[in-house]
Amino acid sequence: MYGNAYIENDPKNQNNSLVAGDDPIKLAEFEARIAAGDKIEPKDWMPTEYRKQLIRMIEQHAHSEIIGALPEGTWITRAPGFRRKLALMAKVQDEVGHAQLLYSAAETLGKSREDMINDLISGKSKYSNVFNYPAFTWGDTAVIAWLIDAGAIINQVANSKGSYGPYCRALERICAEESFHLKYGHDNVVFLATGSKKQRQLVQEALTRWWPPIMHFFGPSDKASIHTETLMRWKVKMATNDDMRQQFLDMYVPKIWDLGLELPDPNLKKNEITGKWEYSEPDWNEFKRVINGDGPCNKERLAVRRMAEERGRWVREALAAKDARYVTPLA
Ligand code: BYC
Repeated sequence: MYGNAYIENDPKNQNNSLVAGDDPIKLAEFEARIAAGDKIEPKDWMPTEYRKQLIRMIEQHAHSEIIGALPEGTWITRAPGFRRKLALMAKVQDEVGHAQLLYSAAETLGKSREDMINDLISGKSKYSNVFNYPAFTWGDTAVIAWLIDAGAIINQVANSKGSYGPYCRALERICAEESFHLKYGHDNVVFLATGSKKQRQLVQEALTRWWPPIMHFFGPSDKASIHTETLMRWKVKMATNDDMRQQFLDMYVPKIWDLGLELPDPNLKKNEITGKWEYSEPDWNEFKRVINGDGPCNKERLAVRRMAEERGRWVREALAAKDARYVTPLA
């Protein structure tokens, strides 16, 4: 849209060769601005790798929002009671709105929305692992709205203090809306956890199902993360994957246990000496399979997006043909 053109970079160009080809004087000025806490704006000079990493991350985030609307979206018609239907409808609408904000932020870096959507539906681009699992029951939607949104807020509040202006501004707005989602999700979980035996069982089973994907949500361990170092150097990412996971455990495990719910990890406990949570490593092979297209719902999720893209094509074509006349005025 605006900003500089999208410049393709060699994906193997990591670490020391990150800035090869970039003007060293401009790079030094850029890094001084980052160190001073300045926001970088679309028309400012930026290293090629900074642009590439931002496009990757913001685009994946946008896809996660739009695909993330699907597991909960299928529950709008089945939500128990009119009040919950309305609340869920508003939440799903918000998530789609977040995708719009994020696609616009990514466009400022020079990749067109059409290219992003094509990369999503062809399976080239990733999106969050968690949305490749089914929401079997109303309990699943409660757990998603409380704990996935909680995890997202931890990530987004940190990154909203980052260096790229359009992404940070989008994240601030998104966090404000997500905080309503979190309250809505918490209310639903509390209602079920303090309800009948059947309701408690419903939410407990959902929590047991969702715990491993939630542990995966923050990304691989810091030792295995390939992008953290670069992203933190340029203040795109403001906390490591493990730090975010620890923050989540610290804030939410006590709340889950307070409700009398159990987590499916016998090793989960806070080490009072280190102040860190200890846990069993989630199955990272499953994580890799899921993010690379082979989770329980990947095919279904992409099929829905592909259908939306195909059915909406005529609208986009009509909007693009500014000189075409479809209605002849009577006078
Ligand atoms: N899922 O080097 P690493 C929401 C990939 S939506 C899938 O640590 P990085 C909501 C990673 O992309 C909110 N893939 O990566 C919506 C990389 O692969 P590539 C979603 C993952 O970027 C609707 C590879 O693994 N939030 O809340 O340093 C309803 C190596 O990882 C995941 C965002 O998108 C994952 N979980 O750190 C309800 C936040 N984790 O690209 C709720 C924005 C890692 O090299 N994204 N991978 O092929 C980020 O903050 C960072 O990208 C991550 C990963 C922390 C996720």
